[in-house]
Amino acid sequence: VASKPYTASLVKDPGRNYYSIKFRHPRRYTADGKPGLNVRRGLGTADEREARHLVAQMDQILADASLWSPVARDDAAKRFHPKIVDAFYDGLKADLTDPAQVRDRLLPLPGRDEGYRKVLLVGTFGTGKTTLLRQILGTDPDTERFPATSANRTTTAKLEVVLHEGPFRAVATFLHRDEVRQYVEECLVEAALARLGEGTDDEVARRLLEHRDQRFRLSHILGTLPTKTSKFVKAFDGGAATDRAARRDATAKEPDAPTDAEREAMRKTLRGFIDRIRAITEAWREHAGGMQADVETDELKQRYEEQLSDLPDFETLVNDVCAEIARRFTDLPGDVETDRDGWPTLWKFESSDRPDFMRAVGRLTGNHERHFGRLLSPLVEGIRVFGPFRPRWRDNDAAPRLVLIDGEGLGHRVEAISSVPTSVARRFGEVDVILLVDTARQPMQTAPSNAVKTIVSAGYESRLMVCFTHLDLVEGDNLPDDQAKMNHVLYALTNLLDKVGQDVDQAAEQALERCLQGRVFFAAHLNRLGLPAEDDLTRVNLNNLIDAIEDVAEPDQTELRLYYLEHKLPLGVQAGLKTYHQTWRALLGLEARPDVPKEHWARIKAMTRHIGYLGKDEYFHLKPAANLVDRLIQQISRYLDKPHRWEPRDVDDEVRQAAIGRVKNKVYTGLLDLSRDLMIARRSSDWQAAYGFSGAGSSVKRAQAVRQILEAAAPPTEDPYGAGGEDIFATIQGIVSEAVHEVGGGGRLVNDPIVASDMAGTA
Ligand SMILES: Nc1nc2c(ncn2[C@@H]2O[C@H](COP(=O)(O)OP(=O)(O)OP(=O)(O)O)[C@@H](O)[C@H]2O)c(=O)[nH]1
Ligand SMILES: [Mg+2]
Repeated sequence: VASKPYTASLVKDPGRNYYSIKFRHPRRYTADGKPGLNVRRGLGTADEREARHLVAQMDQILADASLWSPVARDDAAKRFHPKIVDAFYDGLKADLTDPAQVRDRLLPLPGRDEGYRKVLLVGTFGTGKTTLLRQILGTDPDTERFPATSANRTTTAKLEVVLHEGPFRAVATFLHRDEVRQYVEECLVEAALARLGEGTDDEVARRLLEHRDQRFRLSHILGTLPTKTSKFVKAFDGGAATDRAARRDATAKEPDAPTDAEREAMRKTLRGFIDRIRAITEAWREHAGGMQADVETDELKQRYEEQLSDLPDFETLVNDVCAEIARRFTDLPGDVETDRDGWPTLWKFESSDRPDFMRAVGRLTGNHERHFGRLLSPLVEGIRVFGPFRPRWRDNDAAPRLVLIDGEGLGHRVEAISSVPTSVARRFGEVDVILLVDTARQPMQTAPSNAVKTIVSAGYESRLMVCFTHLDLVEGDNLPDDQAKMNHVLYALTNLLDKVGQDVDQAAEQALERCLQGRVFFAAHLNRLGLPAEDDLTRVNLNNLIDAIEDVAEPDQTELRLYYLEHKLPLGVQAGLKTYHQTWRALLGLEARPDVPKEHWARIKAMTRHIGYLGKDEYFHLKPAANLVDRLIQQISRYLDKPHRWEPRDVDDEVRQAAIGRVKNKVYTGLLDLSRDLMIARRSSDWQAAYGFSGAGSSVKRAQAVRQILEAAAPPTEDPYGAGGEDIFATIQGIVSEAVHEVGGGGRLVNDPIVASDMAGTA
């Protein structure tokens, strides 16, 4: 039951011999935001048969939704005439520009030359990264609230702030329309599934207004419905009066917030969406229900999900929600640029008036409930802000010259799959300091520990600093004072060092221990505007932190020739690949492992979609590419820590470790690129096919398909040089050998230990 089919037709301009093709494009948008833009292209031929043949090719593309994405262009190019490929993909191609480059072009980041230091904040969700950023900016948590903080998964865009004299300036880039559409569709599917499972309207609303992965919150954009009931909690009738009082109070202080009338209008729209979800679901149940009386609920949900996106009413609903979103851009202050289909790509704003600027930027970064219904934060891909910010507690008069980079938090408790997002990992090499922000309440849990292991394995330990927040909330009868609390946290840090020693190696542990000296900081009450006068500890620690950042030296660049035994490398790579595939088989439910729980089929499905159609390399905590890089770099790091020889021979440990660190940096970047290429770029059609399974048993088939993709990308094999294995081992060997050669001043991988020693002796 496909929705209205898209087809192409042949036209001939009056008075001309040449034919043109005409079609409605399913992924380009008309002025009112609906898909189906009319496209007309000359075919460059007067031969009717040839022209008809080309039109038939376009019909094939139009019939296959898996081809409707910019990433499918390469695939299509293999099957169809270039004229047809251009006609379909040209409009989509324009959107592939890297948003980071756009921000760089309009507001380039200052570097070391101008005395600036770049600091990348990493840490688990809700540990206080953005709160610390606020402290360094000196923004007011009550009136300015910039940037937004909250309990969990608050920062979703790439956020870069530069402490810079002059006017306030900002550049923001937005998520691509296809991505937004995808999230909207996923929210609607979740809501419909909740409805199918006899959920109340409140539950349906909850699913609709907050995406399952908590990254895309429609409530911020479209407003909320008061949801009170849940099957999990007993109804409770107190508190409403105080709620209302608080709300009235807040309205008074928020002149820009939607008025009560506006809020009511938004609620009406939302209720309309929820009614339509109900109608679509009931109609499907009636139509399909009779035949499926004997089907398990999970199976029924799966069938419903698969059929939903083909229901015309559902597609119209998705379109209407997207159109509602697009309307929210209309009264944005500043300059907005759009792509050729009218979707905003870029926002620019400049003002010397601080409140004015904060109000504008709040639209794109805020999370205040009073502003729900006019916030665009979930649509922002990245935002860069320059302004004369300065910390209120700084002893020194001059504002520190800092670029602060905040972004998506780390998270996931399952050790085997907890990786730093690749978008964060890629920035390790660009920054001067990697500041791990962690909470003193539960210090160094899985995600931050794994991040530290990766940072050390990738040779970035000399850039690492750690700040523990929430010291005020560490409580216990055994912890009478700050010193006792800090010792409690430091104990966790010592454990972490041990773990690095075990999981990577002794050299890494020692390097880390050396690098962290004087680089661990503590803070309490970061969420307050003025640090309490008696809180000397935080004031001193924060000042020390800024001093340490300003003092951070460029890593030692002394040239050292490093020689490694070539034949030892594959052993580690093989071990890394083996555990990687074991982990993923367990995640996919194809093999049982005590330490890796099976992932829900719906998440696996969503992952295949995000990778196949949006060109992402991860979905939620599922990070096949980052996991692979983590496994490999830990093994390779261990290998690189033990050069067979080095020259000159008599250098300090630190010089040697710095040289090895530079090799690791290069290898790490190489592996990030490699995994993206092998697993994502070259295999988008395989991911699309994996997504496409439907009908009985589709989730098992999909799991098998994902396994095949991963194994084809990085073949696990007992014999590294056997069939299939050769490719990846050779490539990795190439990456390592190139890094050793370039960074180590002409060192290399050598085959024969004796030759290696000889050469070192005579060179
Ligand atoms: N009591 C106390 N609360 C803090 C402290 N630091 C941060 N918080 C609170 O912790 C919560 C989370 O802080 P955020 O700064 O939003 O955390 P984040 O690391 O940016 O989180 P994500 O953006 O979700 O990754 C907020 O409610 C802060 O007010 C602190 O030192 N003490
Ligand atoms: Mg944050």
